Amino acid sequence: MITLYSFPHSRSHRVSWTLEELGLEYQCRHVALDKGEGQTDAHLARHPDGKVPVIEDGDVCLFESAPICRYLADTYGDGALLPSDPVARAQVDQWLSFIVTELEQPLWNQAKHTFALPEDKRIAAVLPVCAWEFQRALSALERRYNGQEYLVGNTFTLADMFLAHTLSWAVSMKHRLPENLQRYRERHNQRPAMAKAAEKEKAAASA
Ligand SMILES: N[C@@H](CCC(=O)N[C@@H](CS)C(=O)NCC(=O)O)C(=O)O
Repeated sequence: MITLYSFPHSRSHRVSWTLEELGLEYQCRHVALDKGEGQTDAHLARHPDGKVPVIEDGDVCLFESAPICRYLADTYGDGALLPSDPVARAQVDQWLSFIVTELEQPLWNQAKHTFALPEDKRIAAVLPVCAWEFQRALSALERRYNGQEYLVGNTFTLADMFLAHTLSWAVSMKHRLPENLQRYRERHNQRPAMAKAAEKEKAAASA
């Protein structure tokens, strides 16, 4: 069975959501990042920087949310979440890259300089720059997003999942979204797989 190393409300949710969308059997193993469990030898053997998500699937051990989700869709999806057409697939990859390198990074910097880094490494002056960079990436997104149901083609893909997840992250950090992206986020967050995935990570944390 596939094992997902997870922490609620973190990027591991992208992976649990993928696993649920694909209807795969898996177990969540909570990594108590807040108690230093990420930096134990056992977890560093799975992830070189002691983070989540990580998956183990037989002999395969992978870290980084985007390649993990691509691996799962490619291996088990039979066309679901990741199109087989090379152009559509490249478009999904294009959005995944944009989301994790442009849209997400200012949010992550904001989080790091607000609570994630050790206190003596946080620089408050960076926060307005993070807000500016996020708005810039959001404006870029708005130039391509015209209220359509899906980012690529006419079906839900990893690009939509990553975008819905990252937009929710932005909202949780008090960023305002334009109306059409807010509707997009709410619509995709209503998918049953998304709630099931969150529940499973939460249950693992309290087990
Ligand atoms: N680029 C990585 C980021 C992984 C990451 O930073 N995970 C956070 C949780 S969202 C973490 O494990 N943080 C613990 C730490 O920084 O020690 C991915 O997308 O998987």
